[in-house]
Amino acid sequence: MFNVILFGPPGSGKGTQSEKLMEKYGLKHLSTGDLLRSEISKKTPLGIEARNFMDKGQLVPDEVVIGMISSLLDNNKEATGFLFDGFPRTSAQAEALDRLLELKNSCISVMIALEVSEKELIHRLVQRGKTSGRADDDNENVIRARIVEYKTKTAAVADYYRKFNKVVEVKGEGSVEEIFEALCKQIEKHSDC
Ligand code: B4P
Repeated sequence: MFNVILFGPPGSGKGTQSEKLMEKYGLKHLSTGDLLRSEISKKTPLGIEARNFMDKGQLVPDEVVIGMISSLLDNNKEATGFLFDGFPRTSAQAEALDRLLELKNSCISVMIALEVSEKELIHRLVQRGKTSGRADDDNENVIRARIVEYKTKTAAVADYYRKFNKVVEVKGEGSVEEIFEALCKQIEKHSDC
C-alpha cells in the first residue's frame, strides 16, 4: 500500500491539493475535516459534539476522530493506498494511525508538509470565509485560534514522523499547479510500504 499524509497548518492547501492527488494516483482520500462537516450537516450525535469544538477553532477530541478513521479503514479494505488530509493532528492520533495500519501490514510511506506563512494563511481563510459559509472561517479570531491549535498540538506530529525519516517539506505558496507538481515529484520518490 502507498499511504501519504498531507500535512500543514489550516489554510495551507491540503484540501485543494488532495483533490488533485487522489485523481492522479487513485488514492482513497480521507479528510477528517470533510468527514466532520458531513456529520455536522446531517446533525448526527458525532456532528453535534464536533461542532462545539470546530466553531471555536479547537480540535475535535482524539477518540472521536480516531474512531471515525478506524471504521473508514475497515470499510475500504480494497483500497490500494490512502491519502490522509488533516489527519493525524495530534501525537495520539499519529500513534493510533500507525497501530491501525500495522494491523493491515502497512505503514505511512511519506508525510508531505506544506509550508505557508501565517500572513498568507490568514489571508486565504478570511477570503474563503466570505463564500464558504464555514463557521470556522467566519472571523479572524477563530482563524487565529486554529493556528494556535496547530502550533501547540499539531506541529509536533511532524516531529513524530521525522524520527522515522518520513517527512519532506514543500513550499505551499505559489500557484496551485506549481505546488501540485512539487508534491508529485516527492510522491514519486517514495515507494510502497
Ligand atoms: P480542515 O477541513 O482539515 O481544513 P483546513 O485545515 O481549514 O484547510 P486546508 O489546509 O485543507 O486548506 P484548503 O485547501 O481548504 O479542518 C477544519 C477543522 O476541522 C479543524 O480546525 C478542526 O476543528 C477539525 N478537524 C479536522 N481534522 C481534525 C482532526 N484530525 N482532529 C481534530 N480536529 C479535526 O485551502 C484554504 C484556502 O486557500 C481555500 O480557500 C483555497 O482555495 C485557498 N488556496 C489553496 N491553495 C492556494 C494557493 N496555492 N494559493 C492561494 N490560495 C490557495
